[in-house]
Amino acid sequence: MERTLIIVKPDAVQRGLTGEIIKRFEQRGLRIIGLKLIHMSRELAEKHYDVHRERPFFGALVDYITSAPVVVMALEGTNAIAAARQTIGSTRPHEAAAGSIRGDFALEVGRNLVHGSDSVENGLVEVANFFRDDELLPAWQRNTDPWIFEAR
Ligand code: D4T
Repeated sequence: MERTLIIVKPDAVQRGLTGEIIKRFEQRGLRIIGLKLIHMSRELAEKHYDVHRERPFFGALVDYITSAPVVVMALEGTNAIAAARQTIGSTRPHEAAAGSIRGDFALEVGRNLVHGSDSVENGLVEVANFFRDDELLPAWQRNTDPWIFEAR
């Protein structure tokens, strides 16, 4: 099972898209193992976007993600990283496929609504950055799991 951190960014929360976005991951089959509303601190935002620290858009990115509440979600599933990124769509929303979250609801990279971890390793690190162990239910089994995850 892979793990991914999803952030429903401030623009999505403000636009009332939180439910729509959660729905898309649920209907894809990913299992929610953690979920909460937070106002991200600058310290946590800078840690989360540390790989972009030297990029010209870093300041604007941190301002944006800390500007208002976000919903953070930890999801588990087979192929969770690739599946979630496909559901989210390309970073540049005007190039995102129709049917993806960004392709359906966004136009600009600085207002791209949602984050998803980009590798298996980063999924584990990012979930741990945003959730304490006692905020996660990784052992939880849905009754529908055998209809979504093939037994191996
Ligand atoms: P996140 O990390 O928010 O899910 O976005 P992506 O994974 O799709 O894209 P990314 O890591 O390359 O970029 C992180 C974040 O920076 C913003 N950004 C990016 C920006 O404002 N201007 C830019 O030119 C780029 C490349 C958008 C997402």
